[in-house]
Amino acid sequence: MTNPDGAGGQQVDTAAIQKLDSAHYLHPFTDFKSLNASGARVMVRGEGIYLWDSNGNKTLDGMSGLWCVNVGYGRTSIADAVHRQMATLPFYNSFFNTTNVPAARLAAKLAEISPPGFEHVYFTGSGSEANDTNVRMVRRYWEVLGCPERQIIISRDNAYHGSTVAAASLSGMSGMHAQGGAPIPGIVHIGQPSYLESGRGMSEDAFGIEAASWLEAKILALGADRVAAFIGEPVQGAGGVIIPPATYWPEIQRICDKYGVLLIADEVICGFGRLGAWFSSALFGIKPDLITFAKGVTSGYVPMGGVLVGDRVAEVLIERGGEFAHGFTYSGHPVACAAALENIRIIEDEGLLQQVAGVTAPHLKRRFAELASHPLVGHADSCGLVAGLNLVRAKGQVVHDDESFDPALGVGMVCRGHMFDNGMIMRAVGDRMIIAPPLVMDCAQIDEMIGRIRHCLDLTYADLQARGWL
Ligand code: PXG
Repeated sequence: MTNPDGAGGQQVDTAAIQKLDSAHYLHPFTDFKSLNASGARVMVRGEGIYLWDSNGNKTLDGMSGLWCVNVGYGRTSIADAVHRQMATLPFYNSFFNTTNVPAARLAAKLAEISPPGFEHVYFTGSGSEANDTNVRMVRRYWEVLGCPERQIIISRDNAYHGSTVAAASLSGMSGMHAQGGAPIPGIVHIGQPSYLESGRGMSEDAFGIEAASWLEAKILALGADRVAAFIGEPVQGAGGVIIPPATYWPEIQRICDKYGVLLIADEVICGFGRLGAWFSSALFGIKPDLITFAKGVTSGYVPMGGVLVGDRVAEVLIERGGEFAHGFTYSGHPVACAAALENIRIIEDEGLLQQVAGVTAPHLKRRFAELASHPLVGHADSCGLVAGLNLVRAKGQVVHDDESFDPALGVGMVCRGHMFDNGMIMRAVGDRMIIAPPLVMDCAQIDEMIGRIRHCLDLTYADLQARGWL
């Protein structure tokens, strides 16, 4: 089937593209064989918060691509900035005492918008590379300080920090660790601060302190003089939008300070306005030493990531470290930096941080919480423009008494299917349904999205009844 919605307006032959795709394209985090059997959906165009596929179906993108298209689709000013930079200097490296104009400007801009005490940035091509950089950088930091035994990095179960070997090791996903030998030595994990999963019988605040104490216990078990750093996402994203209790991060900070352990905030999802601020660490009471970023820095228009390096680390590496033997061909890529500068200008000029913090996040919080009245929904919560709800078989008096579905049924995937088929992109993490919509979404569009979600929950409910699962 063809239609006129392809890039540049040309017709897209869906079957032909699917055929090429299954014959040659190995997709990320995908069961290749089953995708080949069903055929991939071919996305061809985006505008604002909407996407169109090659069959002309319009979809509300509740996931901002993959947590990244913060300024929405169709921004011709980013395309223009990229075009200008490509026509002027498409590439030059930053290795041999050279720099380029957008990289230097972007580094200065990031220093301006990052928390106090962050004057330096290390550019990479992705969030995974940025976290690999963190692993090498914190270990190097301790080597330069004469403590080479401080090598271990503590992360958390169900964290997502990327897919390169080191980043997959930092990640705490059992499915990833089951393949290919991750985690590598020197990376260990503690439990995640999931109140729903582990907080039964406790107040949220008490659970936050309890979950943070697992870090102290791990540091003491390993010996503080062997621990280089702790890494965590302020709000876990890919793990299912897990919003920690308010007491959690201040206590984590206190423990890191007590033992001199470096704190890495992975803000690949939480940064660049997603939670209503350039960076969310301060919102949670964290003063990190390093901040990982990617995704929203360019709104995904061009790949880019990096590490904001706080003064504690930067001063040691700059003044005493000599050459840091690490880097990527595309560190400080001029085209990516030009895209990031224009993306940041848009966020500033359109007041998107203020809009999220003051208007749309509070509206989403109210509207999303209403979904908990649906018979299929247990707990539903949001933070900034990320939100998640649990699909449950039956509701109890308190969230911990909600009755789950048998995970083997794959109810989340059934629900996701109804969403996809009805113009709504919502991701399933097990039986938790999550969203992270573009920051440009206004209140009327939030209402439209909630309406679509509720409709698809109704369809899922009827489907599960018909299957005899309810
Ligand atoms: N840190 C965090 C917190 C992330 O969410 C990365 C690092 C890695 O970034 P790159 O650019 O290397 O992909 C991520 C990426 C999902 C999903 O299923 C999430 C991500 C990537 C792929 C899938 O939600 N986040």
